[in-house]
This record gives sequence, structure tokens and C-alpha cells, in this order.
Amino acid sequence: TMPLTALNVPERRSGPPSDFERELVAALSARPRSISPKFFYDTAGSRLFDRICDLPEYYPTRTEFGLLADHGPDMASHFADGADLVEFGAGSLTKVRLLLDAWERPGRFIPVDISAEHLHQSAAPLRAEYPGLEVLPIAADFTRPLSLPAAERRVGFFPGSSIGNLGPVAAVRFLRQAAQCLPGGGLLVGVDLVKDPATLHRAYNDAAGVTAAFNRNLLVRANRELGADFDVAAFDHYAFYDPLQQRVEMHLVSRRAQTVTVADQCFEFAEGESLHTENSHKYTVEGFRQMARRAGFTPGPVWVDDARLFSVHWLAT
Ligand code: AVJ
Repeated sequence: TMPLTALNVPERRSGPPSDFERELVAALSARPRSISPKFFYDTAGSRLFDRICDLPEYYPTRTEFGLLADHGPDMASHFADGADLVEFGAGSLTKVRLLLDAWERPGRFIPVDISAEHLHQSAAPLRAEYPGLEVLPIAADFTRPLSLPAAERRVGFFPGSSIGNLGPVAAVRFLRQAAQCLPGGGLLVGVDLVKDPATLHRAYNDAAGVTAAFNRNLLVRANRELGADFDVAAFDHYAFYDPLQQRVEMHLVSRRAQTVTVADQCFEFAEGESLHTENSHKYTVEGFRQMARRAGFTPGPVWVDDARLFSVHWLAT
């Protein structure tokens, strides 16, 4: 027979609280409430993000992919022979193939991503396709100092405008740190451009509701991983472009008053109260080059599509 204690006894969380638990509790305790978008990317969140990338309204992925496909050899010509290639926020590793195909003498490939399972699932087929390439995945938060395998020369790849999650001050701080860990090379970075607000609005409010599901997945994850009890369906996805700060903001807005328990603490949401989940900053080409200069890079060529939706910058160290 089954011991009585095994029935209906919730599993007790043990050990120190996770980063997610600490940062969610801190977010819910503060006003206004806001949390880092890095917590979107559990395995389910990384999959939802891959679906966003295929949406008709979400222009960044396909536009950047087109730039890499058209100009990959030109971009890779700036990569030193035998340098290690470090990809920040590597995700599904689709874009880097265009650079690996164009780069004649690559060193090792070091994809860095916060989503460990997704990273290892993506690395396996890449290894099979590039049998001569040494692939050394690192599951880590790339905004923190990284310990990379020793190398004389490194080049960085930071696609997708993930840098837009950081505001201008944090972006310069990140770029300065990146410049220091990329000796004798540089950084190839994708940056979404300032454009008409209607196009931006559509990109973060897709008709199929995938972006809404991606946003709400933060709460689904909290319910599963932290034993929280968010009424996920009672939160609206709200995303808008603020032309003053040149950024898209994403929020989860409680449609009714509700009490939520996270890690044995209670938090009240008033009707209409928001949890701010993401900023996605947009830049002009010149504005971004100036930031890169302030971080210690020497900005080089920039590739932009004809509709001026997206840019890819080579920044030399
Ligand atoms: C991965 C940060 C570049 O800001 O466009 C997509 C994330 N959020 N749709 C972006 C995202 C909502 C994306 N980045």
C-alpha cells in the first residue's frame, strides 16, 4: 500500500530560491511592477518565440535573415581566421549557419543561451551538419560576465535585436563588456530600427495571438515552477510603441482584482494593474553607432534592407 504521506502532500520546495522566484517576488513587491524578459525563455517560451519569428507581422527575423543571406560573405570577411565565434542569446541557431557557410577559416563555435534544453537540442543537428566544427554550448545569462574558453581572437554574433531588451544605458554597459571579451575581432549585431508605429504595433500584436501566449507564458511558468496561482486567462496581453522612448513595451494587465500567491507570499492585483514584462528598444543607424563608439568599439559597415526595417552592424574591437 502507498504510505499516507504520499497522498495530496504538495512537494516542498527545498534549497535556495531560484533567480526566477527571487526576481518575481521582487517584481511583485515593487511599484510599478516589472520583471526581466529573460524569464520568458523556458523550453515552452523558447518554442513560442520560434513561432513568433515565423509570424507574417513579425518582420525582424525574416528581414535579418535576408540580410545575412545576401551579405553573409561580406559580413564574414571581417571575421579573423581561426577566431572563436561567440553567439549571444543563440536560440535555435538558424542564422549563424549563414555565417558559418560564408566563413572560410572558422575557429570554434560557442553558442550562449539561457534556455539550456533548447540550446542543447539546437546544437545537436548543427554538429551533424558541420562535422569539422567544434561546438561548445554554454547555458548562461549572457548579460552577466561569462567564462569563455581561452582564445587569442574572438568574434561575437548578437542577432535578432535582443540588444533592444536593454535600455540605452544598459546596452552601452553590455557592449563595453562584450568589447572586452572579443579581443582581436569585433561584434556583428542585429538592431531593429525606428519606424512607423503601426508596423511596430502589428509586430507585437499578431492576429494569431502567439505574442500574447508568449507573454502569458511567464505566468504559466510561475504556476508550474514556483507553485504560483496566477489566473492566467484573467491577464490581458498589452503591447504598444512609445515614440518618446523609442521602444515597444509589453505588459500583462489584470482584468479583475485578484490575489496571487507566489512562494507562500500573497500579492494583490487591482483591476487594471500591470506587470511590465518587456521593453524592445528601436534605434536609428547613427544612434546605434554612437552607442557602440561610447562602448569602445569602432563601428564599421552597416547592412540595411531596402524598406529600412532592420540593420546589422559590424563593430570592430
Ligand atoms: C528577442 C527581444 C528581439 O523584442 O522583438 C518578440 C522578443 N517579444 N515579440 C523583440 C519579442 C515579443 C524580441 N527580442
